[in-house]
Amino acid sequence: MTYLAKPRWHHPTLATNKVGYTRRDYEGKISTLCAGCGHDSISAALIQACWELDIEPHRVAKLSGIGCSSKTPDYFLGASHGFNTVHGRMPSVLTGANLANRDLLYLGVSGDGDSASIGLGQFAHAMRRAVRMVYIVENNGVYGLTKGQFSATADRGSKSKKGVLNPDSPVDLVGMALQLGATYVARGFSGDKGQLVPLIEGAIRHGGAAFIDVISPCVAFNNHEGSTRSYDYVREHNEAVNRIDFIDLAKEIRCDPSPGDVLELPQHDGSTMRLRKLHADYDATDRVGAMNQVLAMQASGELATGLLYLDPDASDMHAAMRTSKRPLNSLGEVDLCPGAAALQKINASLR
Ligand SMILES: Cc1ncc(C[n+]2csc(CCOP(=O)(O)OP(=O)(O)O)c2C)c(N)n1
Ligand code: SF4
Ligand SMILES: [Mg+2]
Repeated sequence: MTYLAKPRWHHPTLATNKVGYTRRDYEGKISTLCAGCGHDSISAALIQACWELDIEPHRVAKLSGIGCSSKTPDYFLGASHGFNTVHGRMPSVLTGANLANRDLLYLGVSGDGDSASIGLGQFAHAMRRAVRMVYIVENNGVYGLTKGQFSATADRGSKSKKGVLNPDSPVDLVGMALQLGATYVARGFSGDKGQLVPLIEGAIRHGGAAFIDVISPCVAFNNHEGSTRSYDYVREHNEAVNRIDFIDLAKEIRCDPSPGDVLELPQHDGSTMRLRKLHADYDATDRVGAMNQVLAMQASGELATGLLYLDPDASDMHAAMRTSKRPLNSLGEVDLCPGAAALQKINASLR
């Protein structure tokens, strides 16, 4: 048996959200990952975020590539649409699905091997084309599924389980996402759910390409001394630059911030995000500044986490292509085929 279905019954007094679902309704099958794998904590954070935001499961499409990380969509949102693509190809399949039906919420789940090696080009073009999605890389620095080879995000000089030092420079997906034009860029840690859930909620509400790099230790192959992706290492070097006190208009304010250290950022859907600064000089709305600061922190051995960059005025691929507001998959032949005269006009304009 390759998977175990969870029993469907639950306690009748479990709390329901505004759309009538319990938290259990956002779960999936029983995970077959190793006990303690960071990826399972990310699945739990996604379940929490979707339940809290009252998202109807059938309005979600979750797509992934290949890897332990890419298996995880089977373990959350069991009532949503799902597509497990080929290794590294999640972004292009998701782009096509998004073009056909812009009304769904797209969750792209990938690994550091999936996105930083075979899928690097796909990752880059999804970011620069502003495909509206929540793109999560579950980053453990190794190819977990194929038994722990260094991935392209492993730090130079970090040690493998067998004691070999990595000679290569790392691909920094956060730096690339910033440089390529992603309009929401964050880094979280699977061991800090309090930080990760609001980062996912902010990404779900974002109106463009949202990228979250989640450091997610692999307990089987990369959790030893000398690794820079182990639980102990990340706990010691994790430096949060800010914290989202995300506010849904319909909900109560969750905190009472002191004035001056909180940024109020209106979102495209009418809600407001509150961003509490933990580093006084970190400006998450300045792309170039964010790139410099994240790099400087990295050089001094700190792993910057939090919402690293946000463009509150973000737009997406549909706006750029001026596609119809109605999803293309709901249009009939009359809308899609305007006739020979219209075609002749287009052809004439191109001569
Ligand atoms: C085209 C292709 N090449 C190689 C593989 C072998 N393969 C399977 S998973 C994987 C890497 C997975 O690493 P990552 O994306 O980091 O996921 P993790 O298992 O670490 O979560 C590779 C190389 C494959 N399945 N398909
Ligand atoms: S091999 Fe690593 S990444 Fe894969 S399930 Fe086990 S701990 Fe998780
Ligand atoms: Mg990996």
